[in-house]
This record gives sequence, structure tokens and C-alpha cells, in this order.
Amino acid sequence: EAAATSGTGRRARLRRAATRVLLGNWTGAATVPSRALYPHQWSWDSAFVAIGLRHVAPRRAQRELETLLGAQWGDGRVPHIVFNPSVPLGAYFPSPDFWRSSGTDRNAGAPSAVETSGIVQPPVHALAAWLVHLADPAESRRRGFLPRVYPGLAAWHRYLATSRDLGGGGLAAVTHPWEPGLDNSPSWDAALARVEPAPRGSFRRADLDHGSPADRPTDLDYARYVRLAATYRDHSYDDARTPHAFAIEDPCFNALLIASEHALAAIAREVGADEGTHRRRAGAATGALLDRLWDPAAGVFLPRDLVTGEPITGYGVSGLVPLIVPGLPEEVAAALVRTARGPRFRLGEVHLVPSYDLTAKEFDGNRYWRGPSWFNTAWLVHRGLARHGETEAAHRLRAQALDAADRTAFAEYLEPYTGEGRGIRRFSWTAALALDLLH
Ligand code: 2M8
Repeated sequence: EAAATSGTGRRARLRRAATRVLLGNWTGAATVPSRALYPHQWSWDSAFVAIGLRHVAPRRAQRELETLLGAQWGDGRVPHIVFNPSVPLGAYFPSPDFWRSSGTDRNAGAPSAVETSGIVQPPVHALAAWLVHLADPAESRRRGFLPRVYPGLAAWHRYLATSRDLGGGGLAAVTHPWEPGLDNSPSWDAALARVEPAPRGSFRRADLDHGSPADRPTDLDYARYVRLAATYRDHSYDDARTPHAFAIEDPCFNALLIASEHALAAIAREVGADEGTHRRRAGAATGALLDRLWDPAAGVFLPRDLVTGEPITGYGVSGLVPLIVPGLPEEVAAALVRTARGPRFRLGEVHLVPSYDLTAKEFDGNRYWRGPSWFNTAWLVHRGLARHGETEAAHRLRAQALDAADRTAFAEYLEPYTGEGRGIRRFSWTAALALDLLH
């Protein structure tokens, strides 16, 4: 009984600590991922933040998503960063003077009142909006939350389904390693190697003011990130005109789009719009995901490189995330669970879910998305396990995540073998997703 009581006490303490992190990172209209390393609003971070915040401050959770959508472009894209004008330019690279969004010709319809990046991040937003609504439907209806966000979310999905279907097969492509959010994953290495690096000294890495170089992407990675973003910018962020040296169909990105499309259907029903369109799109995208990215022999979803037309072999956590997709064939789900439990991810044996194959030579347990375990992907895998009746595995993952969040003061990521915190602390989505798992 004493243990149970202290468990309850520990949970209450963790809930308070997580809430404090989110309050500390709140800027008045949105939440920064971290005051030091990421002092602006990030797209998928905000969606995860809203998912946690809904339990303690539902109105702020709504606000978080509304602020992000307030920076949406005319063509429907939701930018991956919305810049806070009161933060000095040198605090984060690339800054607004690199992206020059408000000065871009009006084709893509970048807003003029706010500075943003020109690339995107995974579409977790409709899912987040629906979960935020469910946390407090009365408050949501009182504020007209869903009618307010529905048109923007629908336009966002339309942008991805049209301008970003670069392969013509019914999936959305990412055009920069920052877009899938798994920045320096080994999965992007071969595609990135084709990109001519920007000249050394043409940019300054503000991230190294706050993060250890051993935990961050390399200078060569950055030189290529800069080249890709500059090329897109110099083509006015026009997807049809940009010669995309990097174009990939990522399983995690598309699985989130499908889960969000189902959420959008539920939102449409609630606001009196046409639910059927969204369900049909979700169904079609699920078919495309299975046709184009599922590898039954490997037992994992593989990203597809649209430049070579070939699948990208190797096991990334992205390939497990389709577990969250409603209506996934049971044999596919079962194979994914086997892969997660197998030697490459060792679910339940190591801490959370490594971002990359533990047995691969590219695996690096400290360096960002090349191996460390992250809380957002753990949350997604947890959701997928629960969906497929893997109750015990889900339960264990949840317990690990809560314990790790607590132990590490909400670290950005973990070394998977030791469970030690890496990156920055008081990281917003770690706190937010811990809050969600506590409920
Ligand atoms: C990381 O990415 C940014 C660029 O967008 C960076 O390295 O500066 C990634 O972990 C990404 O997934 C995340 O959204 C962002 C902010 O937390 O940081």
C-alpha cells in the first residue's frame, strides 16, 4: 500500500513538474520547444504540446493550434517554424532573414504579418485538434474551436495531397530532412549525399551554443540542409518549379497524415461538413502506404526515395509508426510488433524505442535521430500498441516513458541502452506527452 501511495504521490509530482515546464515555455500565444535551443514555435512540437496541455489548460491547448494556423500560407502549407519577432536573429539558425518568407512572391501566399520558414513538418495537427476537443467538448463548442480550425486543417491536408504528391502515387513527399522531423536519421544519408553542401562559413550554427556537437547533426549535414532550403527558397517555395534533389515518401509522415485525416473526418462531422471526403482520402492513402512503403520481408515500412524510385533499406523508427493507422491489416500490425520486439529495436528491453536499428553500423546512441530514443515516437508507438491490443507492451512503454521523463527533467532524448538524458532538458513535447500518458 505504501508503494501505491508513493506511486500516486509521484504521479502528482510529475504532473505538476510537467505543467511547470509547459508554463515556463509558454510565450503568451504558443509554446516554444525550449527557451534556449528552439526559441520559436515549431509545427509538430505544437501539436504534441496541445495533446498534453489539453489535460491541464484546454483553452491554451486550443490557442496553441490556432496560433500555428494563424501563420498558415495561402497554398495551405503550415510552416515548420513560426518566428517570434522579439527573439534576436542570432538566437536560432536559420533565422527569418534566411527564409525571407514575407518577401516571397505571392504565389505560395506566405503571410506578410509574421515570419515563418518555408518547409513543413508532419501533420499531427488535426489529430491534436480532435484530441483537444475531446478533452473538454463543452469549452471547445463554447469557443467554436472546431469550426475555427477546420478550414485551415482541411487546406493543410489538401496542400499535402496535391502539391506534395511528388511521386504521383497518393502519398505526400518530404523535400528536406527537417520535414519528417527526424533530421539526421541514417535513412536520409544516401539521398542527402547527392546534395552539394553550401560553402563553409556561409552560415553560423546557433544550435551549438546550447547543444553538444557530439549530440547534434554534423557541419556537413548542416551545409546540405542549408543548400536544400536555399534552393527551395530561391524557387519561391514553389513545389512544381523547385528541382527537388531530396524527395522522399516517409512512413511516419504519411501515417500521421492518415491518422489526422480520420480525425478530420470526425471534426467534419462535428462542424457539419462532409465527413465522407476525409474518410475516402484516408482509405486511399492507407492503400498507397501499403502498396508503396510496406516491405513484408523486412517486416517494416520503408521510406521511398523519389529521385531513385527505390525504397530506402534500413530500419528506422519511422517505419514502425504506421501502427497508429486505423484499419491496418492485422498481419501487418503483427509483423510490426515482431520487428519492434526483435533485435533492432528491443522493445521492452532498452529504453523507449530507439530511433534507428540498434544492430546497424550507422547506429549512434547519442547523436540526435541516429539512434537515441525520443518521447514523441514512443508516444506514437504506444498508441499503436494499444490500438492493436498489445496492452502489456503498451503499459510497459508508458511506464518507461513516465519514469524517464521524471528522471531526466524532461530530456529531449535518451541514450537507449543506459536511459540517460541527452540534448536539452525541460523539453516541451517530453513534458506534454508525459502529461498525456499520466491521464
Ligand atoms: C529538431 O529540428 C530542428 C529543425 O527543425 C533543429 O534541429 O533545429 C527536430 O528534433 C525536430 O523534430 C523538432 O521539431 C525540432 C524542435 O523540437 O528540433
